[in-house]
Amino acid sequence: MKEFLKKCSLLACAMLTLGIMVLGAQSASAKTPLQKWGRLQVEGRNIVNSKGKKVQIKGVSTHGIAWFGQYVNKSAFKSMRKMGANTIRLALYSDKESGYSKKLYKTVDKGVKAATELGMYVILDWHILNHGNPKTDQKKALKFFKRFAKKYGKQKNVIYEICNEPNGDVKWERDIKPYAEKVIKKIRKYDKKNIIVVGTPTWSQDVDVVTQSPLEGDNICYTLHFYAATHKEIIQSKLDTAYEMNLPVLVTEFSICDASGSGSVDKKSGRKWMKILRKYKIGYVAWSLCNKPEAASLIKNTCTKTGNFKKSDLTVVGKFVTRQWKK
Ligand code: IDC
Repeated sequence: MKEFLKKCSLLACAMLTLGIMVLGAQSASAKTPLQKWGRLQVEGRNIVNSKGKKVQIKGVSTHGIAWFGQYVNKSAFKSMRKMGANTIRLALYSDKESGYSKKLYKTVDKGVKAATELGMYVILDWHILNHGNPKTDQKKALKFFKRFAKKYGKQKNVIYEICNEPNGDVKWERDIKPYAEKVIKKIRKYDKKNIIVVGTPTWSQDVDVVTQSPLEGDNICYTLHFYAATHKEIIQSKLDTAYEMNLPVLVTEFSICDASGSGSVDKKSGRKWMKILRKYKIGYVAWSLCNKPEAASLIKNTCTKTGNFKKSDLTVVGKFVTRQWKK
């Protein structure tokens, strides 16, 4: 009997240990991106986690939140996280014609809250596009970043993108750099550490130009955008130059269709880009989380849900992007 009891208690002990191990493994794998990495920082040409290890942002951008604000919700973000995303980009177009209104700050707040609850990184994207020169909307930008840096500057998961895509008659030294200096100064009043991403000339393609005269200060990186069916070797060689010159780059917007966001999809070119980004450990964020009938949309036009997405709800581009996230 004694022997039997001893065996039983040994067995119970073993089972308990196993149980603890299983639970431990579960909670380890259930860590959110933020729990895994902590605050992201720029070190040399890399984005690193709080321990200094190189990490790759993998994310999805909303479409303009004036038009597709319904996708700014926790359930939508959660399904993206499940599919491999660690970052959400909230795109607020800066011009009235594209729906800019201060009322949309509430949507930004909602997006930050949802991403934060999910332990995801969140990029606040001041989406200049129609107004190609960031100086045009500078006053508004300063107010925008003041408000949000003040509100979220202490959080570890916030990233600021201060001018989506400068374009037209815009020069780095003459226009973007002085704009960036002003906006960065404003953000740094409230947020000393989080990453600030700066747009580059020609729809955020000319990262090579920036290498001639980068900005002063910590935790600043530069963005390169590409649409793989349109942008190929020429833009890739700009990225090579930036990398060789130690410029930190983050791809805050890309797709594998053409630059209009529509047209044909070029997976071969997309795969080549992904290979380069993996080699350089450069993060990337896909345009866009919505069901608009255009190639870049991640969600099928026939899918009317705004959250809890399944693989079968994804477009060709959506499937491509989520497959890359898992790599
Ligand atoms: C596109 C949208 C499209 C919208 C258009 C104008 O996909 O539905 O009508 O903007 O607002 C960018 C821009 C991004 C563009 C995207 C595709 O940052 O706003 O979105 N693109 O054209 N740069 C290169 C491509």
